[in-house]
Amino acid sequence: LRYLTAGETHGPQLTAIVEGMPSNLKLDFEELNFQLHRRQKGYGRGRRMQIEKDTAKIAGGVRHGYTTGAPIALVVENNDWKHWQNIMNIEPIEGSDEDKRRVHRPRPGHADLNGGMKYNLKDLRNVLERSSARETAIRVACGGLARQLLAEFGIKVAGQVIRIGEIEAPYRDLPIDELIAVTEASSVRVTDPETEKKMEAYIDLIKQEGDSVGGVVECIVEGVPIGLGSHVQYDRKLDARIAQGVMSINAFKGVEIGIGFEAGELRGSQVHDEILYDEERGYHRRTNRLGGFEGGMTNGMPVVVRGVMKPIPTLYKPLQSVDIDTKEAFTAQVERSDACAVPAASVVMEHVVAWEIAKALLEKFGGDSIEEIRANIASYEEQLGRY
Ligand code: EPS
Repeated sequence: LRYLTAGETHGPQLTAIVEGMPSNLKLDFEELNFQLHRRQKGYGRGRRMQIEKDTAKIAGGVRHGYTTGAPIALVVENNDWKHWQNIMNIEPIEGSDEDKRRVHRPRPGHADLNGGMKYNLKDLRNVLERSSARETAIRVACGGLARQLLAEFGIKVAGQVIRIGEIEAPYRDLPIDELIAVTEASSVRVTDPETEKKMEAYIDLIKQEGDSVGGVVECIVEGVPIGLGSHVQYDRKLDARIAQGVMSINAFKGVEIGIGFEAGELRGSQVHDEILYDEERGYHRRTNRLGGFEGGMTNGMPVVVRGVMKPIPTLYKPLQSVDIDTKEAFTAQVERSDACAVPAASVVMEHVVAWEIAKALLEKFGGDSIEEIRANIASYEEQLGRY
């Protein structure tokens, strides 16, 4: 299972080709668009999200509501493109730098300067258009397909916001369906209404001060079979692949599995999850501090992943930088930005994690059709039952 994306934030559309989806998966188009809609929500988003109404257009690989096994072509259009048609034209255009909205003032914290130097581009717009987090819309569409594949095998994905800047949400251990429902009803994707109010007020304050704020998000996946990923080779360790996926989300600076960095402060006896057995559940763990992974493989406990997002670097409050034309210092000013995109990042991370798990599921159970995968899983479960 793999995908590639193309497209710029102010270009006509984002495009992806998803290769390796099995045939005969019934797709729920409304559910796919619901996931895209979830990513657009969240307190603290800027004006762009009022312009966009993201939907996934399927342009290949699906017929009469079912996947055919052929590559799936996905398109998410940018409504904002109508304001950028000339600036983003693929044909050469006449006009001044101003008309072309040439960018020569790199913004600290963005890809602008490094990308310009590396690709030898003197218009930094060619970097920022692609490095924009707008790309996460199409990644959610790809992950949305993976999520539907997982659902077919009873695997559920949830996400929640754990921290926004100084405000941390109290931890509530909810059953996954309740967690999904409660966070969906929250403007900042937390389980606690008091914390929601505090976070909204905090985001208002940050916005007033022309600043931005990041946070910590958590993804939980339940129903994952034992033995996805492998201890035998570095690039087959599924926790490592999830970490790579999460770190590739725009503005993410760290990832943890289970208790993560806290493991560095505790004793072994406080960290490792004791193994239990009973007829009904088979082998299981007393606790889940290691977040569903031992030896790079799933152990049947819920997969728990956390990621940290830095504050968005586009600030109303100017930061110092250097003009690439004059080499003179200036302080960057911006027109529009999100003060906080942490709730949206939580939705993106769910889809990135879902993708990696779906990929590992297909590696383990193979199969070109849903029926073949189902039979392979059943036979493996029988083997586990005898173990
Ligand atoms: C982004 C900047 C903003 C965000 C954008 C990501 O866009 P613009 O430059 O058009 O104001 O709105 O996010 C999205 C468009 C999206 O769909 O999430 C950036 O620089 O990364």
